[in-house]
Amino acid sequence: MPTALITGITGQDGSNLAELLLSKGYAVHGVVRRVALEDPSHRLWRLRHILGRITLHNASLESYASLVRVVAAVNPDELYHLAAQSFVSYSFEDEFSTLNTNINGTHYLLSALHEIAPRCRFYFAGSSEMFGLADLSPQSEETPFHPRSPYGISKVAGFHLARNYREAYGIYACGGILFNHESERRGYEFVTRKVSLGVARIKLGKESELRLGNLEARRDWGYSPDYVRAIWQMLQQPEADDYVVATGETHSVRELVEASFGVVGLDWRDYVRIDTDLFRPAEVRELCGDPRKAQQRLGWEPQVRFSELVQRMVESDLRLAASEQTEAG
Ligand code: NDP
Ligand code: GDR
Repeated sequence: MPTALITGITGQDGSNLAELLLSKGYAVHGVVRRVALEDPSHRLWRLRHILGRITLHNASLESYASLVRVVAAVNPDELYHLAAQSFVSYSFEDEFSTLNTNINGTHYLLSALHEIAPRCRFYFAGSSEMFGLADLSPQSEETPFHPRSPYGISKVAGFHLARNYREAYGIYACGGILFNHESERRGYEFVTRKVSLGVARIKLGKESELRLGNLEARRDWGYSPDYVRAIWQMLQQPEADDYVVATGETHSVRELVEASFGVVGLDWRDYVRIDTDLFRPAEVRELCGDPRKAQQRLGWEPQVRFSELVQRMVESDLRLAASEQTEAG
């Protein structure tokens, strides 16, 4: 039975990956912050249904010693490093902690593997935000990086760290360059989830408007369970490498909003208000990925496309909003 260690197991991708690895017969271990163990009903909601089948370890991305202790205790065959301050907007508000957590956390883990588990395979969660203001479209593994936020900068640094440990020390380290991917478990601050829950609450009469920022931004949106499959496939190859994972299809936030309200038969223009406070100091206007390498080398294909993604998220949030209503009264 292979053993996997996942950082960020409480997040969207971590929970989806944990499920995938359990289905493949892995022993699954996760790194969580101490506060998560103190407040499991709130912090571990995405893992509730599998808590009896995984082992959680308390450690902090800010502490090399705590990460070394967990890596030594678990001695994993595969380490999926997903933990990060992942909200781009917040990275402008707290540049220092975003850079510290995201860069040092990655560095500590790579250094720990080099010291005590050099045969462990490593996945780094890179991002399309590394392309930022890209000159070329669609973006592939060859496209130069031009990050537009502290978050994007931190991911470029982590990506280069992983590649350097591969080249310098022979660590099997893969960098995934994943474009936006969403699901029913997406965090509430990201635009897809903010919209799906907003639409559901408006439909049920619990809210009357939805405040959003830049509607003209365009993203390549996929489905998280498809993307964690690509992550796993990367670590099963004979050689470590870097891969873009994307659908190759791009839509504006405006199209997302229109499609989401369309699921419940409402006209978005009656409910959406533009709030300029939600605009970012530097915006990534358009991203579109070229996933041909992942398709050819990994045999990976996305199963869920934009309209099905929107439908799934809105329907799931209709159920959630209805249960909130019941609990409230
Ligand atoms: P989430 O925001 O849902 O999850 C982030 C995870 O990181 C959570 O488990 C969180 O723990 C943990 N974390 C954050 N800060 C710390 C810290 N200081 N110490 C320990 N753990 C911490 O992200 P996703 O699941 O969506 O994304 C997973 C990874 O993939 C991230 O690195 C993200 O940047 C990257 N990525 C995501 C994309 C996407 O579209 N979803 C696209 C490209 C890259 P807690 O629950 O305690 O807060
Ligand atoms: P992103 O995702 O920044 O691409 O990062 P997010 O959903 O936050 O924003 C996407 C686009 O929507 C615009 N937008 C809004 N965004 C939010 N959050 N809230 C709003 O009200 C709003 N209105 C408009 C944004 O300006 C932006 O252009 C996500 C994260 O998961 C990262 O961790 C990951 O690396 C990238 O995707 C790929």
